[in-house]
Amino acid sequence: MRQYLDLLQHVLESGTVKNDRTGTGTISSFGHQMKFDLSEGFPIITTKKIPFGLIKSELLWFLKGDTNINYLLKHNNHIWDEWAFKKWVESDQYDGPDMTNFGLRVQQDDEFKMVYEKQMNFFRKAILEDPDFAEKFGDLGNVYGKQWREWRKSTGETIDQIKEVIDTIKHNPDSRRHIVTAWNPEDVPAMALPPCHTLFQFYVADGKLSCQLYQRSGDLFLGIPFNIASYALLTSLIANECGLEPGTFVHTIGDAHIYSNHIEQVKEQLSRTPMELPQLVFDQKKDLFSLEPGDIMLKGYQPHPAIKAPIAV
Ligand code: UFP
Repeated sequence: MRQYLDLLQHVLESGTVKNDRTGTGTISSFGHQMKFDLSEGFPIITTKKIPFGLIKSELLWFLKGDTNINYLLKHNNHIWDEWAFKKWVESDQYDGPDMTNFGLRVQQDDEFKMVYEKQMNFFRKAILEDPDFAEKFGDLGNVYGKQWREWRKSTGETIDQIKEVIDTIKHNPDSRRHIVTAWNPEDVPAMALPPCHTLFQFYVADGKLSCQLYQRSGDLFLGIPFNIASYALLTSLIANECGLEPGTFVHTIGDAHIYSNHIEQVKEQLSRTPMELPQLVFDQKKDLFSLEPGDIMLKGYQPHPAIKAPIAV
């Protein structure tokens, strides 16, 4: 995983100080690429602990075309909770305490944090226990799962990009058009978080499947380690589905940045020595769309301890 640490070091030393949407401030650099040979082990960062369980359930959720956080909550995954919660507290059915700007206030006001957590717990419980509530407020709309599996055409029909790409990889492996896009210009203006991983392409050679991702914006300390592991997993799962071996994951990043409040954590990470990479093990006989998180595991993942850092919202 030297590539990742080298990129952190490079941006830290040569990046430009740049303001950003969240108001946190970053050190940023444009246009970078890392390559991970998947036969050398599973590329998950070892210089801090990454919760692989969250990566599995989120990716399977995307692949199922599911956009309701109900599935994630059932698997104890809370990555997307705030986005759904926001919809609920801004709806006319919400009559609890004022939650305006909850993301920021939670960090600054301990009293508010307690009120917020009570509302959030109520929200999670309702999503899990009340199907009508879940249907109304658990759905995030046009997020990855939707664009991957049910891209809306102007005619009203939909395109299943994942099924189509698997089909062309199988039947026309040399094609240079194995592309899946999540960036839907029509939907972007209405999205709270326009897709960060915008487009990916597969490539078949020598019985191996490679994948390149174009990520428009990458939080190098918090987001990128998740993104690398998620796409390495995606490449391995699609390769298996197509009867191929996993090849290389190529990660191309547009705005690669370190948030100003992650500098100490980045330095801590750079002082650590990478460990051996783990191996990915999963149920290779199961159909891609019926895989569940319990069918996938990492063998031999022995990372350094986790490093806490505030997330910019
Ligand atoms: N971000 C990632 N990876 C992701 C994801 C978000 O690094 O998978 F969803 C980070 C990048 C950026 C912020 O720091 O979240 C999104 O903000 P913006 O839309 O302004 O680029």
